[in-house]
Amino acid sequence: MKCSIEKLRQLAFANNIIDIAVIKPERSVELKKILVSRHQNKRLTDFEESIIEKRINPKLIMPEAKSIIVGLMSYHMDKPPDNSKRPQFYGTLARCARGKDYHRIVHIRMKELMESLTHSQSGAEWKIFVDTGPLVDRHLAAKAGLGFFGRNNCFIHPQYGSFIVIGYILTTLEFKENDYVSKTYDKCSECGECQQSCPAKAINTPFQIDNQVCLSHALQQKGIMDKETMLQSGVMMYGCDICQDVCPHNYFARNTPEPLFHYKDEEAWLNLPEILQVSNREFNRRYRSASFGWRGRRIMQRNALKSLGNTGNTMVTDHVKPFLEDQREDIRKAAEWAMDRLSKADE
Ligand code: B12
Ligand code: SF4
Ligand code: SF4
Repeated sequence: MKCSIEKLRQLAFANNIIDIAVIKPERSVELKKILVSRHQNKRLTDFEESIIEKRINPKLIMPEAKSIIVGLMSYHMDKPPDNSKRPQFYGTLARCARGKDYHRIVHIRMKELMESLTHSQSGAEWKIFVDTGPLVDRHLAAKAGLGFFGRNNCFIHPQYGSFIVIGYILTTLEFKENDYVSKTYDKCSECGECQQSCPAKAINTPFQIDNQVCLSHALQQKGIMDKETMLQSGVMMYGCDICQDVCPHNYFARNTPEPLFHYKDEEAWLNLPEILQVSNREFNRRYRSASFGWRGRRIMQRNALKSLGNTGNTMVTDHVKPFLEDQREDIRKAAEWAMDRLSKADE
């Protein structure tokens, strides 16, 4: 028995998935050129599959797949916390890193959706992916006709904007022939605001960011952070939203219908001295369920040190000083930079 797209959509909305569509599990040959140039220009990140064929061929993940269901969930809330109320010595988290881990939320909702959909279909198989799968999520969403690309590289939904996450499900379920979508790319209104506001000047080529200088990348990447990035990223602890905050497609974006995405104001900020003091065990206990938890204590401590330097407040020097003797070079360098910056703040 073939599934119906109407039923899928109905179940998706019931599970707070804001939009959904289904595509065939075909090879995305059109992506090959972009991915090859990414390799050639050394723009491959540690967070993505390096074998190009695995990124474009869904059958390598699930040979028996008949469909890919692509769904979007929004984490947009009308009133983000007022940063002027951020307590002293707290760093900031990007919206997608606040509150509960979005990977888990999307997984929960997609699993519920699939359980309801396959209720009467014995033997149906499926695999859910959010962010960490080999395929290119934004590309799948575009192919499924769910929105368009922004100059800032983000995928934008016409009503919900770009503060959305993308999940997909490879499944043996089949839909009626007319239910499958395959759309070509549409584009943003190209106002250029994102390009102008990016502190790292990472949007040089429209629709493709230079991820090697993007602050979001630098904050997640292991190792020594370069001085310019430490300065540009201010008190950011994880993720950067600047090129999305300025985007007109987000001005009137609808709010998320998903209560699990609601977070308390204090979950938008991290106490910097506390991050420096927690043990590894305590870090895992406290932050395991947050979407930045997987990057671990060391990266977050490095980010906390440079953030303290950027507070410009010499009261924090006692928190930074002990790390000047740290065995780990990335941590020591961040502490040295912070102390240097704080000494200039005093002048
Ligand atoms: C690696 C990675 C990163 C890296 C590099 C991102 C990059 N743009 O290169 C870093 C760490 C910098 C990063 C940052 C962020 N990320 Co990220 N990231 C990924 C990951 C794991 C892989 C991305 C990838 O494959 N890139 C390869 C290139 C080829 O694909 P792409 O970046 O998706 O680009 C597409 C378009 O730009 C377009 N395109 C490219 N060239 C051209 C040219 C033209 C002319 C046109 C029209 C289109 C076009 O085609 C590409 C494929 O369709 C995906 C999850 C996944 N598995 O896909 C999440 C993902 C892209 N990230 C996501 C998020 C939320 C973020 C951040 C917003 C987090 C934050 N607040 O800091 C930022 C956004 C930064 C930005 N402006 O792009 C979401 C994006 C949701 C959305 N609305 O777009 C994803 C899809 C995860 C998810 N499942 O929801 N990310
Ligand atoms: S800020 Fe302007 S140019 Fe950038 S993605 Fe949004 S609409 Fe497009
Ligand atoms: S996420 Fe931040 S650093 Fe990266 S492109 Fe957007 S504004 Fe620039």
